[in-house]
Amino acid sequence: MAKATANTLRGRIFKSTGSWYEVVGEDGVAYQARIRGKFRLDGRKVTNPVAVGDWVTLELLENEDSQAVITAIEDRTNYIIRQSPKKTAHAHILATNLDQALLIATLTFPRTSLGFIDRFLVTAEAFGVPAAIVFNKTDLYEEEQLEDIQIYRWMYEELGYPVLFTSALAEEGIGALRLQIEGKTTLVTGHSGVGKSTLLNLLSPEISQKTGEVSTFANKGTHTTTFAEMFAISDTTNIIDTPGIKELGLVDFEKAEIGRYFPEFKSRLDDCKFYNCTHIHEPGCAVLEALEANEISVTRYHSYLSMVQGEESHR
Ligand SMILES: Nc1nc2c(ncn2[C@@H]2O[C@H](COP(=O)(O)OP(=O)(O)OP(=O)(O)O)[C@@H](O)[C@H]2O)c(=O)[nH]1
Ligand SMILES: [Mg+2]
Ligand SMILES: [Zn+2]
Repeated sequence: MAKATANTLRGRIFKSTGSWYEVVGEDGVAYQARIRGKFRLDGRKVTNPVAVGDWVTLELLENEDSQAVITAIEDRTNYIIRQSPKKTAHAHILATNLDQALLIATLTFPRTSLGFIDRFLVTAEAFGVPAAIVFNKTDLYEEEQLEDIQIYRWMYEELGYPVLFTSALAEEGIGALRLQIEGKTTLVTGHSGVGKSTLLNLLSPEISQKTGEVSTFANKGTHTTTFAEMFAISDTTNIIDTPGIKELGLVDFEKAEIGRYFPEFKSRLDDCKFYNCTHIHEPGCAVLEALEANEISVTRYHSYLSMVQGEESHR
């Protein structure tokens, strides 16, 4: 066994495959690392103590090429967790230290619903991660769908969420996408088959992520990417590709909190007559008044209702 030396280095987790982590040190070298010691997340049980995006301290192993031990994790600016698919009592840290979360959406092949988009936005708000939306596959859209995405852009940008249009196939909108991710660590998410990996490959041909054919079954696509993995587009620009996930999903979702994650509600909450207003039926509700005055969009309000009432997301 190689003995650890006092030779330490700062690094960032790019990939995790079970008990091994791929860590890129500040020296630019990719290390294979294991964890020493116990790490917890605010006392919560997690399946993975260290996640993609984490800044860590590495202790380099003598006599071992590019092997190291993770001895400390730096405080995270934020993180996104999911319910563990295997252990239900555990949470799974998807990624940490994010500057942005980007939802890749498509109106067709497969269809991303507004309800799904709103759940993504609420999740990003809850974790304190700025969010943006990219409508991809515009080459496939009918005239009416092209009009729809203009309306969505207007609606979401008014709320503070940037909206981009891309066609990975026609290589359109890629320059704007490049600007949107420049200098940031961005988590990319969206249904399987929307073109996440294809867009990534365009942004950095070296990434060469596997892409898949969208399965015709229900137009939902097949899962091609299975692990969250970070890719360096440049020294300061990183992209985290995630498996085509059904839903980002909140752990320990507090229904009473949901209104606070809708920016257009948040600014009005103080004006509701009751401090514990659910914005569903109460008299003197500022949210309902704004809805009636067409200051809040009906689709956003419906998304709110379906989240509060715990319905399955409409896809
Ligand atoms: N027409 C069209 N097809 C596209 C576009 N972008 C991607 N595709 C195709 O859509 C399919 C799925 O793309 P992927 O990049 O594998 O999708 P993904 O989001 O990474 O999927 P998962 O890894 O399963 O989550 C592939 O056949 C791509 O060639 C686009 O802008 N237009
Ligand atoms: Mg993929
Ligand atoms: Zn209210």
